[in-house]
Parts: sequence; C-alpha cells; structure tokens
Amino acid sequence: MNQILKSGFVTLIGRPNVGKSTLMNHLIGQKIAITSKKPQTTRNRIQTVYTEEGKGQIIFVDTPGIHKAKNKLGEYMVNVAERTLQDVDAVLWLVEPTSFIGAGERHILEKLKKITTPVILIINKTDTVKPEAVLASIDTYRVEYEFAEIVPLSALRGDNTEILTDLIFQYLPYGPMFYDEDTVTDQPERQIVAEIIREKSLHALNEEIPHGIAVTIERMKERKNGRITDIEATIICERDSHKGIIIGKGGAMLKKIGSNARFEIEKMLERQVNLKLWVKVKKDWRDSDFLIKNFGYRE
Ligand code: GDP
Ligand code: MG
Ligand code: K
Repeated sequence: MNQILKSGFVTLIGRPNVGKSTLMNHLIGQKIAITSKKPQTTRNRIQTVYTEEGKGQIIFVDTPGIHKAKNKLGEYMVNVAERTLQDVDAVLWLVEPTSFIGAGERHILEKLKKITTPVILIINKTDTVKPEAVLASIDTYRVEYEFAEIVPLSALRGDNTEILTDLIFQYLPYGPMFYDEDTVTDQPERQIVAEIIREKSLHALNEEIPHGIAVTIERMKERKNGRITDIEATIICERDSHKGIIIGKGGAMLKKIGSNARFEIEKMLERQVNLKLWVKVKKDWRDSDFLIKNFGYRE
C-alpha cells in the first residue's frame, strides 16, 4: 500500500438536458442521478465517487445547472452551483455540439471568467451530428475561453469517454482517498434534508443555543404510493438545558422547527413529507467521527 494516489473534486456543469447525469452514470457504471427529458430533475448536488485502483478517487458533483434564478429555490440551486465552481479541482462543462453559443452558454462563460479552476470543455452528443460539425463546435468554443482541455464525446454511447477519467486525474492533487473504495454515493438527499432541519432550527432558536446543534437522519423512506416520504430525524445538542429550549413550552419550539423544515423539504423533494423530530443530548458531538462523516465535511 505504498501507492501515490490522487484524489479530488470535480463538478459537472451545463444546461439542463445537455447530458450531465448520463455522463456521470456512464462513468460510474451505475444509475444514480435521475436522467430525464424534463429539465432540472437533478435538484441538488449529487456526490458520486469514482475510484480507480492505484490511481485514486474522483468525486463528481452533479449540479442543477447554472441559469438565472426565477425563485428562491432556484436561487438556492444557483448559489450551490456557483460556489462549487471555485472550490473544486476541475470544472467539467458540457455543451451541445453546435457552432452557435447561446445566451445560456454566454451566462456560464461569464461565470467561468471569474474563477481560477481549470475548465475541461466536453462537447457531448457527438453521435447526433457529423464529424465536421464537431470540429466546427470545437473551433467556436476555443476562441471564447482558455480551456484546460476540450473533449468531444457521446455520453449516451460511451464514445471517447474512456479518456476522460485519465484527463481529470491530471488536474487532481496528490492525496489519499476521501471515501471507502466501495462508496458510490453519499446519499445527498439525506444530507440536504439534515441541513434544512439544522438551518430551520438555528433560525427558530435565534442564537439561544450558543454551541450549535447537529442533525442526523434516522430514517427516510418513500411510501409505496410514492406520494409521501416519511422522515425521522434527531436534533443533537450538547446540554440538557439546550434540549429544553429546543423542545420549548409544550413542544411549541420543536413544532415550529418541524413545520418550517417540512415546508422546505417538501419543496425540494416535490413530495409530501411526514416529518418526525427527536431531540437528543450528546456531549462533545463535534469530536464524533460518525457525525462528521454523516455531515460530509471534508476537513
Ligand atoms: P442533464 O439534465 O444535463 O443531467 O441531462 P440528462 O443526462 O438527463 O440527459 C438529457 C437527455 O439527453 C436524455 O434523454 C439523455 O438520454 C440524452 N443524452 C445525454 N447524452 C447524450 C448523448 O451523448 N447522445 C444523445 N443522442 N443523447 C444524449
Ligand atoms: Mg441531470
Ligand atoms: K435533467
């Protein structure tokens, strides 16, 4: 076990329906992200882990796409996507094989000009056009930006996709793997649900809990009819006195947190949610490996 590994984070950006989920699924060899003909099925960051023995780990972050936000949820999605651009080790930008740069692409180009992260341009769906059109597309894009690499491929057919992972590894830092070798996804929906509950709690508590709280999701399951999702979560605090504050008089505080969180989670999942909240005291939860893993913190 004396290998020199590379491990890092990569984000896939591009307009809805350009093939981000298809590409990621192809690379990972399993169906994880939701692909669909309807734009924005992928509402949240999906971290998918690609492990190659002896080489290291590429952690893919599938974004909802960078576009102009129309509402609050849209804003949240755009913020997540934009913040990610500077934080990752490489950006993969997927585009259609056209020689016309549309308004959506111009918008993305403007965002890319503000970051220092290397950008790999992927011209997808090469199976839908003639080779000359692919070349014309490369020429159109390469004068607009200094891309680290330009890779034409077909995510659907798997044409030219095998070189992509090798290329990505070139841009990753040396370092140990972040996840176990057999990890494929870190259940981002659960993570986001936990984040929403935590945010609503802090908001409702209004700094009454000085040392903060953590949230774990005990159970998250869709009912057979597909319309309702049952979620059980635990709010973890450090002291008994904090527990009392979180529950509130006659449970009023917990009820308020629960209904605010439920509203937000339903918007995100686009499903009805039955949310049960518990409060537990756990001293020094900050030192707990389990919680750190559970929240997906990198450091
Ligand atoms: P996303 O919104 O960017 O995640 O796009 P999806 O991965 O959901 O793909 C949107 C649609 O484009 C789906 O119907 C895919 O099957 C299709 N698609 C993705 N990649 C390719 C490709 O390389 N060639 C062709 N012909 N279709 C593709
Ligand atoms: Mg998608
Ligand atoms: K989509």
